Parts: sequence; structure tokens; C-alpha cells
Amino acid sequence: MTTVTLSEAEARASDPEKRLTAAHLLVAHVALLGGIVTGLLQGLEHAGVDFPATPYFLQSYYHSVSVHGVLNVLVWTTFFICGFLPFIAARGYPLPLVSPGLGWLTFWVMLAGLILAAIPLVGNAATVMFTFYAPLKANWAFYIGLTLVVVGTWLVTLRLALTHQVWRRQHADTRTPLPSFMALVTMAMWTLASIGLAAEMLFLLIPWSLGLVQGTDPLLARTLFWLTGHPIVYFWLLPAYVSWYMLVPRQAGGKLFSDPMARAAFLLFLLLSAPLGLHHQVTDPGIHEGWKLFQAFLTFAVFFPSLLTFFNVVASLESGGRARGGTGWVAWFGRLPWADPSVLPQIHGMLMFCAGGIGGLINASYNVNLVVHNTTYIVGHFHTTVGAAVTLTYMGISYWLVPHLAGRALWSRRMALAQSWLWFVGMLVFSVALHELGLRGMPRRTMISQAAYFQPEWKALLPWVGVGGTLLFVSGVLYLLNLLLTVTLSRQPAPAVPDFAQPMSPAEEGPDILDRLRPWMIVAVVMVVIAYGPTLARLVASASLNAPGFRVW
Ligand code: HAS
Ligand code: CU
Repeated sequence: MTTVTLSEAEARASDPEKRLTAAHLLVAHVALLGGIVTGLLQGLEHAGVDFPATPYFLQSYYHSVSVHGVLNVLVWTTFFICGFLPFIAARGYPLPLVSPGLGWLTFWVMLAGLILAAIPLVGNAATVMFTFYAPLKANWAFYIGLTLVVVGTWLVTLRLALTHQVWRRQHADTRTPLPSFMALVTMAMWTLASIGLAAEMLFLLIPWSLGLVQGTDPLLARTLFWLTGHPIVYFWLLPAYVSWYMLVPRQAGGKLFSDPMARAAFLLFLLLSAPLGLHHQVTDPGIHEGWKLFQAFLTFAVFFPSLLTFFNVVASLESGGRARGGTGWVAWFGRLPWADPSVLPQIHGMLMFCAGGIGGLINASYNVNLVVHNTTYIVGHFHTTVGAAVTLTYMGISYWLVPHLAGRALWSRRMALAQSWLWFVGMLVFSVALHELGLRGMPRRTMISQAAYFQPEWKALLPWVGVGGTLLFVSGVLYLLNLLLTVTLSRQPAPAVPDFAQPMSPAEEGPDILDRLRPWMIVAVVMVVIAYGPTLARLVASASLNAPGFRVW
């Protein structure tokens, strides 16, 4: 790696796009801090420690779970993505993104929305979990605030699309650089998928919470929610995939195995992310089993772009491992740069995702879902996916991106390596225990120490939830501390940003259609209409806004 001097680095840090990325990352990390504190208290509650409820902070276990879910999966992810993807898109072209003014407007809209939502959330007036199922009823500010955050993400899409137009005018016959293409496809997928959530907010939850209508329709609300709620997991995952395809192979000294295959995987996500949210509603009465089964099959279909990713990324890493002297069918894996603080967390994340992805297939297996639904098995599943694969990857990215933005080297590489191992081991302990507890019938989202139906066979495993949660907390603190010390005290200049991996099989080897967006968008819309049209049409036609809101906390 080449290094730049501190003054050069500081000059670069004044670049307005960098400040915009830094602003998003700052908000993301403040959210993560809240997320790990609440997570620790919840893990300890399962291990038998009294939950420290107080009127001044977290008023109940359920208040904590709501804050935890919103901060981690909605705020940490969304703000990180909206800082990271535009940064990657700009470097990919390479071209400055159009209209920094639009970029800042977007940030302020998102931040204003976040603050609006946070007031009732922190004040215990939105203790409705991150899924905010009706008829639980939160304060109106929570719904309007979250809607503004979503509107902000649409503006990110707009900015990327406008930049793409400018680039296209100058490069009529060139394939879009892969990193920029991936950023664009991710945002396009999300923008299409978020329509369900927008409809739920605008037509049901916001008018209801403002008192404009007296009741709501819980089934219609849930169905619109999951139309967005499933694809949102790929909105979190695809930026991690961008790093696994475009950066990690290069950081490991290798090449990307295939550019066309990577494009195909992202386009498959565009088509297949949205039309399968019913796999979250297998147990919901009022939706025809035929459509649930159809969407279960589509869920198995969306497994394939992840399999393509597995193959492509392993082959790319193998080229790196071999370039570093690795041999054998498997032994090359040991030659990857395990001591690189940016690479290690991402390898840990990939390994976790192998288990998390298989767990997802179990969830998706229609009747098997009855065994695991609403148990802590699901909590185990999403901690290995968004809590490990995604979060560890974002941490690995931060270990080069934050030094770059601050113009200062990472404070401590050893602390970063220890942090990654702690998160990996902590998550292993935590999620194995939760998966097994779920199979023993323990419900999720429950203050288990108070459950009247507490089962003796849960007892032996519960302390492990506390142990895992504590390791994760310590790891999270080390991570945030390292970044804080980097931006405040580090005096070494930052190393250069990792370059993008060059493909062994370049874009030109694939068909031109793999570089188009519009035809795929049309197919994606058609897929949603087929998968959801009949069910939504029936639910809307028979909607009765008669369920009163509940405040059970
Ligand atoms: Fe999921 C519930 C099915 C992926 C997140 N999921 C959830 C919830 C969350 C979540 C948050 O069908 C709970 C929502 C709630 O609160 O109720 N999920 C799936 C399936 C996949 C899947 C089929 N989920 C994710 C990802 C998430 C995520 C990704 C976040 C980022 N999930 C479900 C279902 C439910 C569900 C049901 C509802 C359950 C219920 O009843 O409530 C698939 O996309 C997974 C495919 C992925 C793979 C892994 C491929 C491995 C790769 C790693 C490469 C490794 C390398 C290194 C390169 C099959 C790409 C290895 C090197 C070596 C040498 C080995
Ligand atoms: Cu899902």
C-alpha cells in the first residue's frame, strides 16, 4: 500500500463529497452505540440479570427491544449505506456525483426524519418494535419520521441516476464500471421495494396515528410492510456484496473471478428481492396458501444470486490466496491476509453468512416455518445475517474508509483484529444458543424472565445468550473506540484507499443486456404485480379500517 502525507490527506479530507460520506457515517455509528448498549441489557436479561428499567432511560424490556431494532437495522444500516454507496459509485465511474446540494438536502431530510422518529421512540411513545405491526399504535412522529428517512433514500437513488446519465452521455459505448453499476442496481431495487412501506405509512399508519381515521386494517398493513420488509434485508446485504466483489479480492492480492457473473447476480436481486415477502406471513390467516407457496418458491429462487456470489467470491479470494503463496484445494484459505483489519471482519462475516443463509432456507421451507416462526430461532438467523455478515463487513469497510475520510491512519490494527474475533466468537455463542432455544420453543421478543410458561429446558442455554451479548458489547465498544481515537488522536497519515479488483473475465465477455437497467426494472415491476397483485387487490377491496389502536406498554 502506498501512503500519502498528512497534509495531502487533510487537503483531500476537505473534499465536499467526503464530508457528506462522513456525516452519514457519524449518524450510523451513534446509532450503533445505542444498539449495542440495549443489546447488552437484553442479552443479560435472558441470562437472568434484572432488566434495569427506569423512567429516565429505558422504561421496559420492550422499550429497549424497540430502540435496539430501530437503531441497528434501520438507522445503522441505512445511514451507512447512503454514505458508502455514493462514495463507491463516484470512485467507480470515476466522476464527481452531480449536485452536492442535492446530496446535502438528502442528508438533512434523513436526519430530520430520524430526529422526529427518535423523539417518541426514546420517549417510550413508539414501543412497537422495528416492524411496527398494527394495531400497536405509535405516536404519529415515529411514522412520519421514518417515512422521511425513506424519502431521503429515494433522493440518493435520484442523485446516482442523474450522475449515471452524465457519465452515459460521455461514454456511449462503454460498459458501466461494475462498482457504480452495483450501487445503482442496489438503490433501484430498494426504491422499487420501498413502495410497500410508503403505501402502508401514507394510507394507513399516518392518517390513523393522526386521528384522521378511527381504525386500521392489520393484515393489509402487515402485507404492505413485508412487501418492503423482505427486500430491505437485501438493501443491507448488497452493499456488503459490493465490498466482497470489488474490494476484498484486491485487498487479498487477487482478482475478481467474473464481472458478467457479478452483474447477473445483482440483476437477479433486482428481479427477485421484492416478490416474496409473504414468507414472513406463512402463519397469517387471510392470505391464500397458493400465493404463500408461490412466494416460497421465489424465495428459493433468490437463493441463487447468493450462490453465484459464493462461487464468484470464493474463486476471487482463491486467486488472492494463491498469489500469496497458498496451495491446495482448501489450504490457500489460510494464506488470505488474516492480519489485515479491514479484511478479517469481512472473512468472518462471510463465514457467518454461510450458516445464516442456510438458516434462511430453513425458515423459507413453508411448513418448516411453523417450527421456527416467532421463536428465537429467527433472532439467531438475523443476527448471523444482518448482525454478522452485514455488520462485520461494514466494520471492515470502516477500517479503511474512516481513516481515509479523516486523513489519519487507523488508531490500532491489533485492537481491530481483536474486535473482529470477539464479534465473531460472541455472535457464534449468541446465535447458536438462540437457534437452539428457538427449536425448544422459546418465543422471540419476550422478557423471558417474566414468562409464566417458562420451560426448564431453556434454563441451561440462557446464560450463553448473556455471554454472547457481553462479548458483542465489548467488541462493539472496541470498534467505536478505535474509530474515535482514529479521528481524534491518530497522528499517522492514512494509507491509500484500496483499489477496485480487476476482473479475470471482463464485462465485455458478457452480453450487453447485463449492462442495462430499464428492461430489468420493468420485469421487476411485473414480478411484484404477479406475486402481490391478486392478494393486495383482494385485501384492499375488503379492507375495513376498524381495528382500534393498542398501547400495550
Ligand atoms: Fe432472512 C427472517 C429467509 C437472508 C434478515 N431474515 C428474517 C428476519 C431478518 C432477516 C431481520 O423465509 C426477521 C424479520 C422479523 O423481524 O420478523 N433470509 C431468508 C432466506 C435468505 C435470507 C431464504 N435474511 C437474509 C439476509 C438478511 C436476513 C441476507 C439480512 C441481511 N428470513 C427468511 C425467512 C424469514 C426470515 C423465511 C421469516 C422467518 C419467520 O418465520 O419470521 C437467503 O437470502 C439466504 C441466502 C444466502 C446463502 C449464503 C451464501 C453464502 C455466501 C458467503 C460467501 C462466503 C465466502 C467465504 C466467500 C445461501 C454468499 C467462505 C469461504 C469458504 C472457503 C467456505
Ligand atoms: Cu425475508
